[in-house]
Amino acid sequence: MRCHTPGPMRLIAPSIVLATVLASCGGDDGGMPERAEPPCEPVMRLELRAEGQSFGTTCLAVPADRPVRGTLESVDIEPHNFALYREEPGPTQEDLSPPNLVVRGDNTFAGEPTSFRIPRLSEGRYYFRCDFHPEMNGALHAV
Ligand SMILES: [Cu+2]
Repeated sequence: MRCHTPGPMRLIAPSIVLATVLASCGGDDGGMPERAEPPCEPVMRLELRAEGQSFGTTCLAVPADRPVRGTLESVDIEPHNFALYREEPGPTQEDLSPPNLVVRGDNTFAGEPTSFRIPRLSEGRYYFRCDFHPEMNGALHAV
């Protein structure tokens, strides 16, 4: 049996690719990839912290079909935000706007935490990042 690596993951951190490949190789074959266990625990409230141009994680998970609140705090001089996309955005305004854009939180400065609300998501894999620092990114799983 061959394990296939999904296509659009080339820019994701190697550890996430490995975790995803392992998840999709385990258990029964022929399952839909979206059904695979997320490599991180779903939470009802996202509490993110930006430090050193990192969210400290590249994996988030929330329950599908219910809204979830999140907060972002920062200790960095530079602003950060939390933006959630259906697919990793390219540079075009279209990519950065709905419907590809799911939510974009306010700009967050050190000592001024912000909150955001993620609407009901259908099951699947989404892409989060800081728009100021696209290298701060990861996968958000709705499960
Ligand atoms: Cu940032």
